[in-house]
Amino acid sequence: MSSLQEIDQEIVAYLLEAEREKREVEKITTKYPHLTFKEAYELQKQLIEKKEEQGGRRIGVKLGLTSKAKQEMMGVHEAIYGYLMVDMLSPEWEPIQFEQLIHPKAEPEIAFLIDEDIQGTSVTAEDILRVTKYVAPAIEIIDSRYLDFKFTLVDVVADNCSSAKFILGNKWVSPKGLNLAEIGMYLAKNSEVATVGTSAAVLGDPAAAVAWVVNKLGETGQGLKKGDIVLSGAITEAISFQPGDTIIAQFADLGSVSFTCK
Ligand code: OOG
Ligand code: MG
Repeated sequence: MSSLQEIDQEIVAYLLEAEREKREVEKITTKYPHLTFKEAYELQKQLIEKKEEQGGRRIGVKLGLTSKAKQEMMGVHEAIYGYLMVDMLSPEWEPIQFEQLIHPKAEPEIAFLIDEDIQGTSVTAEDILRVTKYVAPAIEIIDSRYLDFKFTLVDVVADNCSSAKFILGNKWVSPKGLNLAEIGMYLAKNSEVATVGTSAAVLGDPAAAVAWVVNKLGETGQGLKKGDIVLSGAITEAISFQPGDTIIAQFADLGSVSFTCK
């Protein structure tokens, strides 16, 4: 019988290898069906620590499953979170290399740039707006390491919530004076609109989603730090893309962000 610690190390190595080799793998709950949600976050923590040992650096946090529709689809009542690492940030002018990914999808989000350390368990959306220097349009590129992008909540949390890349728009604006809960947007692929949505889809207000993650982190004595970037969660469903495709997310009030896939 392997010890829990050995199982954890095996799972973390399995997921990191899938990412490195750009190969989709069977989800971990097939082999370990009794893993809990709490253990999944422990696995995620170990996976991030491994990335840090290998030279990676955390630059922020991302939320997932922030829409009621997506939560219902997964049969859960809570959002999830993962970490953004410095090598996930892709400049807008640099093409996304398809062969560095497995089966990527793009989704539109609003990014927050945090200007002051914040930690607690009763943090509100107002508190988040107070410590947010800028918001910006963002596209997250998710790339689950699991076969056919299919997984349970435990699987996806352990896999750092499918994180792979993200792109930030070059126009940063103060959230003061904006109604962040009502920003309309569309995502287009090769000039054809693919999805449309409003920021209200993100837990009613993306700032409330960021407050949720701060409170969640607060339960284990963690928080956000000055300079952190937060991706507040997808506003619409994610769309697939192929080499040659150009994707643009166009937001009211915030401007746009785009990338081309090579
Ligand atoms: C999980 C990650 C979802 C979001 O913004 O909802 C996510 C997935 O759907 O693969 O990043
Ligand atoms: Mg996302």
